[in-house]
Amino acid sequence: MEIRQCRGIQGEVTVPGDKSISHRSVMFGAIAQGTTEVTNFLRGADCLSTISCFRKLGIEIEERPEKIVVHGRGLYGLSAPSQVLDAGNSGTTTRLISGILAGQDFSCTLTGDASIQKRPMNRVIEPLSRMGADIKSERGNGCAPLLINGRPLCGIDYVSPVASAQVKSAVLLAGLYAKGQTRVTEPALSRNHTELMLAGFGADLKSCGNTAALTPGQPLYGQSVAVPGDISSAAYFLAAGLIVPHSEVLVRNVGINPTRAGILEVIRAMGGRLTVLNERLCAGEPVADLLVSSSSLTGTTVEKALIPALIDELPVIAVMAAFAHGTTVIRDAAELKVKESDRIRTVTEGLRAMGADVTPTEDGMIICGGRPLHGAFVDSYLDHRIAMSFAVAALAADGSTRIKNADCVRISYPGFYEDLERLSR
Ligand code: SPQ
Repeated sequence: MEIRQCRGIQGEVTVPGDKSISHRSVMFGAIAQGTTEVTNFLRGADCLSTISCFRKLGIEIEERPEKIVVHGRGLYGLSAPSQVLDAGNSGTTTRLISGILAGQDFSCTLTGDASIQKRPMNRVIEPLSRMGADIKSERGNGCAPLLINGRPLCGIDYVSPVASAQVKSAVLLAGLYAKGQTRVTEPALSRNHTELMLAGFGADLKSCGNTAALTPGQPLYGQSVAVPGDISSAAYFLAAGLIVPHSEVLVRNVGINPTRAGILEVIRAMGGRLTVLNERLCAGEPVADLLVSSSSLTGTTVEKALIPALIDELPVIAVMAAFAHGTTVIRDAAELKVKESDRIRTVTEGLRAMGADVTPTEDGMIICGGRPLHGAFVDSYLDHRIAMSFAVAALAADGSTRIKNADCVRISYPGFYEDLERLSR
């Protein structure tokens, strides 16, 4: 993919449905009684992997043009798959489904692509094993393929060492099948879609601060889910609208759940011109339209409890920082190293290739902004967020940029380049 510097980004865009909520709508719909209808479902490769896994577990899922229809079979309605379950590139699929499979009365094998086979799964194997689960990493390296022998489980009080919605969700989902209450406490609150949605499907789930407690025994019932636009996908248009001169972009229907919307705080801290319009509730989640325009940005510090609320936006925040005046420090974000790529390394490599002054650290990076950036050859390392972040950087950099394996954007935003091109002047 070759992307040239542009004169401005102008117009309106409606980004696709939220990836985290789309995954969960299929998973929770599958183990609920009755039908779950999902509109604005993200038809990206990751969420299609979730659909494919649940079909192999005996769930009928219709993909109609206007919605996805999941014919749920209740908590105990899944059946043993005759094939290996393939989560593709999706960490969310792998970790959340592990929690569901741990408590079934059958065994199965769960795997994914080369990237998934390198991502750490001990973070779910360990708490699930404490609940009585029998999960083994086939190669003994703490990664997929995972051999999961479903077993009776008991609830635990789990204090997680990481703020991870995937760990929290895996344990809570296993808790649906456990004897007694399951509690998860995290060091900082990660995205809370599982808590909001499971309660909406009928589970007895209560949250207080950084702790979520699930008491089993309540059946789940199918729901209608209207998925809001994904703020992680909106982030690329917000960043482009801010760093490319002569720009004004309106991103419509974006989910702004506070556990996801940390980027809005960072934009404000950097002096970005951002207006939040038409705030409303959509299926229990706050939604708004976001208007940005070209701004003179200044460096900031991104750290502590804000990190989980913008973890997937850090690559594009680093791009914004490279175009800002002054220094931006990103810390407390060691989780970046265990995403689809090591995002501290891949962001540093790409930004340096474009002429930016970036120093990687153990848990983040330091970006001295303000140097003029130039086009370069940038490797996405098959990481959708890296490809999209450097497509944005390319619009504001001198000359032209080539992105290797750029089509990995199909993981979360299949029409990304078309939307970007439509707005580019
Ligand atoms: O699903 P996957 O591959 O882990 O996707 C990513 C992404 O960038 O799209 C992370 F690489 O998003 C995660 C996110 O980082 C999605 C997610 C969720 O839906 O629960 C939670 C976050 O991960 P974690 O490990 O912090 O729980």
